[in-house]
Amino acid sequence: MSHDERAAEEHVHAGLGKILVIIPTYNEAENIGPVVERIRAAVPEAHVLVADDNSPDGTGEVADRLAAADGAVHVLHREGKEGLGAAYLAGFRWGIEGGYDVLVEMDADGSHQPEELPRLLHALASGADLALGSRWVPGGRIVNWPKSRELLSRGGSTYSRVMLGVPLRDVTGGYRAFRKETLLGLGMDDVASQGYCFQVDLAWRAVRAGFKVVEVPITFVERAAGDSKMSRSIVAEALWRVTSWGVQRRVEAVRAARGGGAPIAPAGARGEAADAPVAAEEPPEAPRQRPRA
Ligand SMILES: Nc1nc2c(ncn2[C@@H]2O[C@H](COP(=O)(O)OP(=O)(O)OP(=O)(O)O)[C@@H](O)[C@H]2O)c(=O)[nH]1
Ligand SMILES: [Mg+2]
Repeated sequence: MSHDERAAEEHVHAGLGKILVIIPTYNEAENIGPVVERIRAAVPEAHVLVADDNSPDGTGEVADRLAAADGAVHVLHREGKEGLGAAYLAGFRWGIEGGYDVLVEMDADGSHQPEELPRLLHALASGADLALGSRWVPGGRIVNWPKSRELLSRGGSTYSRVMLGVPLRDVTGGYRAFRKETLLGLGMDDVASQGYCFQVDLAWRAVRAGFKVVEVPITFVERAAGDSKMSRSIVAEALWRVTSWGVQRRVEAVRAARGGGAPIAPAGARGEAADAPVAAEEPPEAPRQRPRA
């Protein structure tokens, strides 16, 4: 990237206000240092919050040392393992109270490449309310992922799309940039989902609330160190929650068709890929919530 391009990009980021990258961690002691360093190099104006659930491997202490050496790095120490969703919700609240305007979700394990963060930020600067890093839009890629994980991930997104009518290709991905107003407008307070399902829940809420959700192609790289926290119970949670939301949505749609009220999700709404822009349609019953001036 030339000096001028870099300056132009930084100018775009400057227009977004204060940026906070939130990294939830559980036993990521080997990974947290390198990923924080890469974020600070890729987007120097972004601050980082490590939300650690008292990892037994000492990730919290490693993060404390990073924070002591760099004023743009912060640590939220949580009491114990409560799942990814709870850690993100605590991180979002911490960031919003701290005056950040853009809140980014990123894994600690290197799967989400910090060097691609400018592209997510660019999507926000171009008018998105939520930018989703997407493996399953044209230009998206996965590196070193076993076929079984790919099938699970693609299957999870397809199932969610069909059950919920979410117009997005990658609904379970966890590399995302939210405008603060999007988080405030999607109703964070009653989110109970924890694992994978947390990502589906937030994306669906954003679509239902009428926010502009844009998918940005990313290259997702399998973790090189540390252990995955993916488990049967995380998959089971996603399956039962998405299924019950989908059933509820259909019941309410039938009721609405009989004149008894509005469906809880827009039927046939469409999402948007950054490279093939299609605007998400507005749900007829949910006015667009854009508190932005
Ligand atoms: N604070 C906190 N972080 C968590 C928890 N569970 C997972 N994480 C973090 O969430 C991120 C994603 O978890 P991963 O284990 O990489 O899950 P995944 O990416 O679905 O699975 P892999 O592809 O196998 O790595 C990582 O940074 C984890 O350390 C948790 O209970 N609490
Ligand atoms: Mg991972």
